[in-house]
Amino acid sequence: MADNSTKGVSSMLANAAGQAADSVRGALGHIGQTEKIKQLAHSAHIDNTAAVLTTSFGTQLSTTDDSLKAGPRGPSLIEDFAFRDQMAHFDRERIPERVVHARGSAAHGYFEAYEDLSSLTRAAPFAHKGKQTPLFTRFSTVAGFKGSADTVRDVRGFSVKMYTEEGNWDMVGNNIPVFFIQDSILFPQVIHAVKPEPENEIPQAQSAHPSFWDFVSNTPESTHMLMWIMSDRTLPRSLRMMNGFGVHTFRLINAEGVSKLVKFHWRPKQGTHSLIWDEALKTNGRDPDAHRRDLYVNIANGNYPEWELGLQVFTEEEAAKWPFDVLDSTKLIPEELCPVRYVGKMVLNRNPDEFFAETEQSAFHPGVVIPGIGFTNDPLLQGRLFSYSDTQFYRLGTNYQQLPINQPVCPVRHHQRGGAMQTRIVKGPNYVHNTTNKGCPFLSGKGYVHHPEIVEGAKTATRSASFGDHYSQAKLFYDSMTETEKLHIQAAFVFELSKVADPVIQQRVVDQLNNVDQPLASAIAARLGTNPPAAPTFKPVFQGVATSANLSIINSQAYDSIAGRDVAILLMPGYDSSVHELRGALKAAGATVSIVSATPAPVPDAAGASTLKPDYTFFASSSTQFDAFFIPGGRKNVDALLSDATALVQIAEGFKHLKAICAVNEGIEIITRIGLQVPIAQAAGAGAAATSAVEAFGVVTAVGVGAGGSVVGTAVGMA
Ligand code: HDD
Repeated sequence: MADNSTKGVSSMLANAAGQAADSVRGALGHIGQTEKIKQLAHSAHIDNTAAVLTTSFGTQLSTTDDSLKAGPRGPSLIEDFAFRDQMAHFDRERIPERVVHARGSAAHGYFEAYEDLSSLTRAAPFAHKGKQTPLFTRFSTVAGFKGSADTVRDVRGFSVKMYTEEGNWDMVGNNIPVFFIQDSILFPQVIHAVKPEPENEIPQAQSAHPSFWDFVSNTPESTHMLMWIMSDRTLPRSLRMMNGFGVHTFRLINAEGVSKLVKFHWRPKQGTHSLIWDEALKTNGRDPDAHRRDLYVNIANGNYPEWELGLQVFTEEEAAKWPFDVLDSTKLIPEELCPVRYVGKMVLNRNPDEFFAETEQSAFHPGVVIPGIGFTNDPLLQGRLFSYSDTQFYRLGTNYQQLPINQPVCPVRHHQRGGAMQTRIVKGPNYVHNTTNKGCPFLSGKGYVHHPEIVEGAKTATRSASFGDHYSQAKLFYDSMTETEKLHIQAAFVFELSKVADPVIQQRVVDQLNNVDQPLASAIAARLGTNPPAAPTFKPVFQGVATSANLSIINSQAYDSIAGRDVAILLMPGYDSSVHELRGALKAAGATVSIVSATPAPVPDAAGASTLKPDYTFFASSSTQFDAFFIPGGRKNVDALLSDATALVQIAEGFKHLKAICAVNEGIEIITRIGLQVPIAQAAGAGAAATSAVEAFGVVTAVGVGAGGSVVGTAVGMA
């Protein structure tokens, strides 16, 4: 009775204020792509230009280099507040790194809708064609510590925080559409297993160690994910060149409350490309920040990466007909069964100003949703809904939502008060059902409504029988690979299992893989020296398709472009004019062109007419940082290159890593002298040679520099 009456007061007050609510909401309809940047500039940015140095309390300082002492050679004095102020803060500068996904890089940008999706969802970003919503996206590796290398074999995190006028919406996904486990209760176990061994914290950022393989070989549900992580997907060429997946089935809910199921996809407009293993290993040493640098530099240079957002929308009835359970995150929905509809694009166009304040303090959570987006009963998702806010409370504190990077751009009004580091000063009552502030803040009537799914069943800690098939989709994935990709998978298994001394674990993996593909398991067994696989224990179930094209990187190049690729021009004094022609053509196509020479001194051409300033020297650069190489002609140039071992090593290693190498005129001698076994096509005339070089690069990048293993190696174009 009391309840009813207070609710009555509340709703009366709410109605009275309803008109005001609508006008607030109306005003919020104008959020543009830069709204978050404006908010950060207004509320958080500090510009130290022309500013006076002070303590954190604002007292101006008169010295920075000497602490207060009793005499110039005497002991320091504790009364030196400037010393205490900075030292005490410095001592606390580090916060706990993320327990997983500690290593990451992020950027600001926006989402733009291609169409009005309001018939499917009332989610704000899809309200009308052309609508732009600001966002912040963080990419990460999973297993490594914060300071680990970028190009390790690992899943990549792909988290997008959209700042909508109806609140934040976080899509916390990976670059792989399936996961290791089906129920989140196993998450601490799989992470313990993949993180370094407990006794010595070895190895860093790698799954190639016993505990990981012990765990997964005893956890058959990991098999499908194993195929993905041993594939080229876990060696992205760039964060700009990988897909993103929401993994779970979510809900889209429209204004009438009608719900459909959905899987989210991000497809890079830069194409999906990978490194090859040797290149990834060398990049780890030569530039452990390779991915972070690539993202930062490209955005700084105005080469903004873009991804298209795709939806696989389906009904419960359709899902019921498929031979897998859409609530099982170890399964994907083949695109042949449910096509992906691309509904908008994400553009990343601004680097953070301060890594700690923005990237490190960004807090993502799959449970942060807006009206129009809902959850399903996927037991992996359900556990995530608890874990993320819990970890942010620990890592960042009770009021982590108030940190500038996490703040929504819409008004935030609630009755939460206090907590460590509270930054809001709120006047008025701190409870609902108040009359002293006319019931405000009030319910607008347009708030989030959970999808009223009917659930019933016995409370039981069991696994659904519909989650029981652990191999059919692993097989579908493997069968969908090209021969090159299959060989890469095989090599990855052999490498990783070679780091597992225990033959029992090795044998268990071999037998596990025999349920996926017998020749693969046998080849791995032979290379490891284990027993041939035992007989399969599983008969695969047809997944609606025998192969699915988009599972293969090589078969699924929807986009490709040379834009953002780094082409090295290797030159010495006396190079011919082909350099100028090619350089112009590459730049016009959006490629980065790097001049690499023996010293930093400007390099004159054969005619002595112009010079080019090197971006790098052979000594201080490496083949791994470039996507392709151009070797111009010019007698003196070529003779000098031939006598420089560091230059020749770059070319040979680039070839080993299957990069496009283009040489013209006398430059071709270098290819033959090193002994690279590639087809050489001769074009006529200097101009034709350069044009042909441009075309050769175009052709090669169309099949994917460094992406396709041997594909590029045999397609090297040389005029
Ligand atoms: Fe998770 C971070 C992605 C399963 C618990 N996860 C984290 C991040 C990404 C993912 C991208 C980094 C976010 C950022 O950039 O700050 N996680 C996934 C995906 C999963 C998944 C795609 C399966 C579909 N995660 C998962 C489970 C649990 C967690 C089952 C626990 C129940 N994940 C966490 C976490 C982290 C996290 C411990 C560590 C740091 C953080 O949350 O903010 O809560």
